[in-house]
Amino acid sequence: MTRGGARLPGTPDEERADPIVLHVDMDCFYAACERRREPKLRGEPVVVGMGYEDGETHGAVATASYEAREFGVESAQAISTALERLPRKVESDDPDSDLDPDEAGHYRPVDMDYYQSVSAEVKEILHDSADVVREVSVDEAYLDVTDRTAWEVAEGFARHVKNRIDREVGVTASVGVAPNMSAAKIASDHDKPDGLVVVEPGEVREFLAPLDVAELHGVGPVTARELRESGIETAADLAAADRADLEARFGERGAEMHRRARGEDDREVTPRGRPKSLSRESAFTEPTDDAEETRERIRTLAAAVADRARGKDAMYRTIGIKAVTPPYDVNTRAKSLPGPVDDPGLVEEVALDLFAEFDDARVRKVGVRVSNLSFADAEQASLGDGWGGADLPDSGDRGESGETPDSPASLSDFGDDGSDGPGDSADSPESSDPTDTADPSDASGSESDPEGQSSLADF
Ligand code: TTP
Ligand code: MG
Repeated sequence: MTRGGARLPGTPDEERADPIVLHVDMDCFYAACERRREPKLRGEPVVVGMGYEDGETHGAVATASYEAREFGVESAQAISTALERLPRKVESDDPDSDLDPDEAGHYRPVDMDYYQSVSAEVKEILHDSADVVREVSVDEAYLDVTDRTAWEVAEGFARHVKNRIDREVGVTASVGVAPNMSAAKIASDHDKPDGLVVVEPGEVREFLAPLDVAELHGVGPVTARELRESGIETAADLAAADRADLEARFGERGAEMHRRARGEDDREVTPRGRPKSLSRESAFTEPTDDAEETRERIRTLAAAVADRARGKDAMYRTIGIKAVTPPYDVNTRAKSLPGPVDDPGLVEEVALDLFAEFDDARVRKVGVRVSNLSFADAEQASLGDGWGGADLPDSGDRGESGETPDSPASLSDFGDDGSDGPGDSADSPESSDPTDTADPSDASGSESDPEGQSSLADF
């Protein structure tokens, strides 16, 4: 891309029409994380997914390293297909073992806890690099760096961010720089892996022109096919099409596609406030040791929490309970699953299971919480169950899940509404309508951004 120098230092505010937006997307993220802790995997085909162990029959690929993609392995593919295209390497300590054909790959299970910890390290660098960071998912974020750099040096700025991620975290990112979010996203994807593409103001339309319509934000595979049928194959074709015509065919979305194809996108990068956990709790008029009564209450709370999570398109990976025992001891327990789920039955099952410990106790108040949230927008959810949960075995098979009792938690740790502190419970009416609480977010969770996805085909 050529250098435009669109904004001169000292230009008055009202003329600062060109924000500098970075879109950062990690390369084959889960596989990169596996390589970070197992360096022998570098340069090798690596597949991260579920269901490849002997005896397992189904599961899906979460991601594949670029070497594995050469064999036709890709995200969301059935693991059986992946294994056909790229057999599993026999992992042997014997250096002379030549059981391994060259055409074999390393398969690893999904370890979200680890990927989230790597993600947190990356996000720290991003927050250090920009005042405004919109975290979109575990491996993706937008940064508004308008106040931190200038177009003349934006490429160097972006390279610096990229190098820091590489050096300090040990994973690679692809970065796109553009005057708006959708162009930045397309730019980050344009030269993957290890890409850095800068699209300066005034060049956006030209940059987009040759791209297939399917690469544009908001154009899913079905729409792309429809467009192609009417001779609209590239962004240039779409940009040149008649807006009213597109609107007539696709509604407001048609107008939106048209704008995006012309490089117009005036969304501001805004940080995203998402809850870190969702919880509901309920006090008894008098402390009770009636296990059936408390279990019934837990069931109601579990259903309410699961319902609320579903309403927010949130999947959860940790399910927890709270039992407040007299005088005012707050006990919390939680269990983490191998991956995010949207599964009301499981919330109830795990909550009751965790609560068994308090069956004989007198309790004043009980609560159910889901945390470790990840968000999918409604369209993604309707395309499948979201990517995290689809790979999980049936709920009955989750015995391998680690059980992680929370450390004795402060009230606020539970996303509490603050009403059960010492002294106030005498006034607490028995609420069969459970209290509804949500933790405000530090936006560190994983999240899928409907606005940020370039197309539904992404997931
Ligand atoms: P992506 O950024 O879409 O993919 P990626 O980082 O693996 O590869 P790329 O270099 O093309 O960016 O998704 C980020 C992570 O999300 C990915 O590493 C694994 C997970 N994921 C799934 O579990 N299932 C899926 O279908 C997709 C697309 C991603
Ligand atoms: Mg990625």
